[in-house]
Amino acid sequence: MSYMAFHWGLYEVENAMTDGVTVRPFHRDPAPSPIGLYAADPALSRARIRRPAVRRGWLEAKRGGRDDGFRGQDAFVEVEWDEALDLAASELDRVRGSFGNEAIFGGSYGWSSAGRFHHAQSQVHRFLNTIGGYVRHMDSYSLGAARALMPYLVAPMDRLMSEHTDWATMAAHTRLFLTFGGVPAKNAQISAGGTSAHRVPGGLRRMAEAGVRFVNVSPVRSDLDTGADFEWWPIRPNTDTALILGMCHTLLAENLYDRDFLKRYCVGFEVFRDYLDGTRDGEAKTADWAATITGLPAEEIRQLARDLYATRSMINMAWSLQRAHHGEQPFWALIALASMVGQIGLPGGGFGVCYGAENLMGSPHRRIKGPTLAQGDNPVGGFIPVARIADMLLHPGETFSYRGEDHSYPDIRLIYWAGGNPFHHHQDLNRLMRAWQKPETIIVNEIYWTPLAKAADIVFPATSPMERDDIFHATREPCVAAMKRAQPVYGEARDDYAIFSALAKRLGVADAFCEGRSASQWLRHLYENWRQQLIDDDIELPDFDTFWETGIIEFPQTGEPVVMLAGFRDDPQANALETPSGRIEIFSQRIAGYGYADCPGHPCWLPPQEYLGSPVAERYPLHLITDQPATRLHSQLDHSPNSLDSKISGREPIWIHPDDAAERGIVDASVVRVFNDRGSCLAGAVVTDAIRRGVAKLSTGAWFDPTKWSADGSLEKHGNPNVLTIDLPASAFSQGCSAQSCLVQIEAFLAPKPGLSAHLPPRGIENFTEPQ
Ligand SMILES: Nc1nc2c(c(=O)[nH]1)N[C@H]1C(S)=C(S)[C@@H](COP(=O)(O)OP(=O)(O)OC[C@H]3O[C@@H](n4cnc5c(=O)[nH]c(N)nc54)[C@H](O)[C@@H]3O)O[C@H]1N2
Ligand SMILES: Nc1nc2c(c(=O)[nH]1)N[C@H]1C(S)=C(S)[C@@H](COP(=O)(O)OP(=O)(O)OC[C@H]3O[C@@H](n4cnc5c(=O)[nH]c(N)nc54)[C@H](O)[C@@H]3O)O[C@H]1N2
Ligand SMILES: [Mo]
Repeated sequence: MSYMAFHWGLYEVENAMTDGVTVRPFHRDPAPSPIGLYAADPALSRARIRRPAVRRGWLEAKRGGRDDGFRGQDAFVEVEWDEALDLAASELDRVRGSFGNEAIFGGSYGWSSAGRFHHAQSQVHRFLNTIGGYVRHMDSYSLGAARALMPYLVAPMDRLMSEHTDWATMAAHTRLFLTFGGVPAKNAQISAGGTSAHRVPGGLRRMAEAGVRFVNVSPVRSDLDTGADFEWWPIRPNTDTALILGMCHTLLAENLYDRDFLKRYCVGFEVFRDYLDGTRDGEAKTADWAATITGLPAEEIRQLARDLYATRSMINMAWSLQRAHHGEQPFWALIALASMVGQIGLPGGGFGVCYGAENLMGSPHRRIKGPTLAQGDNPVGGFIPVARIADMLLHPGETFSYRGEDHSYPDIRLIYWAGGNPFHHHQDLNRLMRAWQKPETIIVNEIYWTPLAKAADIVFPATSPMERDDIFHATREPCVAAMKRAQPVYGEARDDYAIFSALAKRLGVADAFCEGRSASQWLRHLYENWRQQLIDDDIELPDFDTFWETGIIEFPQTGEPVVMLAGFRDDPQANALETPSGRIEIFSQRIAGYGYADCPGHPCWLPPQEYLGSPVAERYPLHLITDQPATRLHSQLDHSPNSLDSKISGREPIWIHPDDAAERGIVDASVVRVFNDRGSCLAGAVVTDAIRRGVAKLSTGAWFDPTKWSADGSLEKHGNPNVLTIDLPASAFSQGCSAQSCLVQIEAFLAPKPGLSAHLPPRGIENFTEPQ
């Protein structure tokens, strides 16, 4: 028996390197994710990239002809490794020679795979740094607004995430758990780098058994499951800020707030107060005011505010709330409310951002830094906030703002992508498809024929995690494990490391990139270096050979409870925050000084461009939530049985309320068309009262499958919601992703259903068949 880790968990492998290989849950995981059980399923290999391939039009142009292909629509030609590597190396060299490394985009945003060494994004960044640098991305799609904002208010997101109060402490102390967007166990299947124990289902159950009261404010009821009854507040999407302001106003008006906490630990409450009570703009943000915006009853809003103050309360907020237009505001409002309640730093009190978004939050284990592959220095200064990729490609030279400064978009000639999928993650895919035609060359390392691979010029087949050795380690996990190769390499695939080593050799930088080590020598090197570093923290690990032989090594634990920001509460001088004032900033002088109309210096209600209260709702009356999929990680393994089994006539399920369905003549399990001015897609209807009326939910991750890749766009056949979402910055401050601010219409789809080609290779590649 050996181990294999994915972002969705640690697993045990039997009969590795034989046809009888099987993957089963790690025996100590109390709630293993089914996603990983299909890791060795033959269904996965059908979408594999077998050999290096080059887009036909691009190759013809290189040979002196004309490129008349459209990226994504064009056919591919399989070539020998040496030819593909020569083509890629000479393109990299030509572009950096003619335009400088500022013309290479190596953002490569994406989740890639677990494992400390074969992490494609780290590999590509290290490689591009050794050849002179690249334009990089900042922040994430996950937390565009929050990553930019939270360091000004409390602390960087990474610190907050790894400091969340543990589940047992909450069961013992919390009396009221108020959550915005549930605590979705479906999302907590995942933790960056993997996990050896899924703690969320058990954590919630133990809290419910201890008598904790749960209130779930969410358009979707089922994103919380405590094993017991809970209160569901079906809020209008994107209006949570108004609800929180209504509660803050109640606390202020009824004098139920912690003045001492605000004085000792916070700055700027007075400025916020003048906004709350209407001194500044003539409008008091009362519970009645909040009720009209949110669609929730005013008296219940008032009562909930009183209850938060009267008892030990934890207030949690899903990341989805900030993945929206003006997404800074709900997070800022949360901090203001939790500060008025005054329980930050107490066991079981304060706020969470977010229990459930990943398994990490609520772990009781020690934080132990992990082994890392150094990425080197990037001599190129240019960057973009991650979600501005289409803007960058469409508007080189134009100015964008970010955290108080102006920058300009670089002129990108070459994109190198490894370990992500922009045709999964980006909004308004028809717009991205047009922008994607601009660069001269796009190189991609991929395991599967994803839409990104189909829209590249040079495609290198990468190995899957099952085909290589690596090391499992993740934040606040209690162990480190040897991930041992479990399957032979498919076709001619190579490790990303081997691909970059071969390119580095052609570009004369093999010594700098490889440092003379093979992949297995790197594993030993990373581990041994790390082992030395841990000695300073009084952690003793065995040598590499013993570790590899043993397979799993436990870290010693202190057994101390984890309480977020307890140190700051105990001594706000000695443990001052990294904010400009060292305290929690309810008003930020610095952000106010930036002068952004869409992100002023304190939390406030700014209606999103698209939500149920906006004029667009007259034409597109349904708010579309595009949440994380339960059956996979983003687009990864969309072709696995675990994901395919959830589909309806092969399309991604869309949730719709029975009244909304009846009005449109839509019946359960039928195919529907979802559309707005940006695009349209097919999906399979799930008629359910677990969703608020006026709201629909279509999870992300169905592989982008347009009827035709073209500049005009076309019907997407498979249910990829990003043909509908808006490519609009959350604000001029963060430039974050606003995917959750999206209105649509839905109708029954009565025409013959078009055949699916999502999981097939492109034309020109063996296995390709015309969709029926
Ligand atoms: N509408 C909408 N859109 C969203 C979101 C939303 O809520 N709504 N959420 C956003 C969020 S939070 C995120 S994080 C993004 C996620 O977007 P991505 O992280 O880009 O999505 P993934 O599907 O995980 O893409 C990872 C890719 O890496 C490949 N890969 C895995 N391992 C390896 C490897 O070893 N080598 C190589 N070369 N490739 C590998 C996989 O095959 C896969 O294609 O999506 C964002 N998009
Ligand atoms: N299985 C699985 N798990 C994952 C991922 C995955 O792809 N698959 N992706 C991982 C990644 S990269 C990330 S960033 C996290 C993301 O974590 P989140 O961004 O928190 O996840 P979502 O599923 O988009 O949204 C969580 C819940 O918020 C609710 N919600 C949506 N809009 C609103 C609103 O306006 N108000 C309120 N009150 N609630 C709202 C939705 O009903 C949804 O159930 O998940 C991680 N976990
Ligand atoms: Mo994410």
